[in-house]
Amino acid sequence: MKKKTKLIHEVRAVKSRRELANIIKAQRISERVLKDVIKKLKSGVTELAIARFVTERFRRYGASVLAFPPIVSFGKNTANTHHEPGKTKLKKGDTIMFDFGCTINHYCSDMTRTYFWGQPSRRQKKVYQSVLEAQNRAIKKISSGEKRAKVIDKTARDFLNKKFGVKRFGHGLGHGIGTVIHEWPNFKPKSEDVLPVGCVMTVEPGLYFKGWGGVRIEDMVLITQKGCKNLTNFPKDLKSATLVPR
Ligand SMILES: [Mn+2]
Repeated sequence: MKKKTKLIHEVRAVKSRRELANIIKAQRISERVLKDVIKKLKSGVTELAIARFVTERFRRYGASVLAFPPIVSFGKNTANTHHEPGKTKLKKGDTIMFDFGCTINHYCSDMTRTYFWGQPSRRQKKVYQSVLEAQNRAIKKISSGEKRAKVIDKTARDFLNKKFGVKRFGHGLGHGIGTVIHEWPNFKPKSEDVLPVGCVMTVEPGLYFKGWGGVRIEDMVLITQKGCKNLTNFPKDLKSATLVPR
């Protein structure tokens, strides 16, 4: 029987060892940059100054082509998933969100981390822990061998919707990543995609409250025969997310 030819998006979703090595290298550089960025934060600094610092560090570490313009948001701006860094200054009690990535030989990385500038409030804690739990549940589901994108999306979504209502997690759970930042397959409620072994996916649940703020946590995982391997190596527990203002 003749095998059905694969379409180009299906072919490119599956990464060779070399392609994967580039994605991982891009991710390791992002982690170095994020480490520097956290040290650079101080009360009164603007989102724009930090975003410029991100770009400058990527260049220093040999990744001058970014995967997308870096997202740096403070305070209530963290509720806007597509926030453009501006003149907003960092102040005590703020939620801080970073979403950035670079490219190595055209291969992208993508990571989001959320922080608190000082001890988080009860609500900040609750939102953070819930997003983290949603991500853990989704990754666990993938680890169990699940390959249906909508089932994985549902695992995180049901958990968050039950706690916060259906309007707070307003985007897909994640996307394929490669030479472009968003590629097939997609974690979405109505997705019919089935993850091929060897594709790299982001897992990025979030909760957003207009006028208050938001939390998103994003890792990249490699889909394997039996489950997945997390390619992101950066702390995300609540303690690590709590920064001491200076
Ligand atoms: Mn992403």
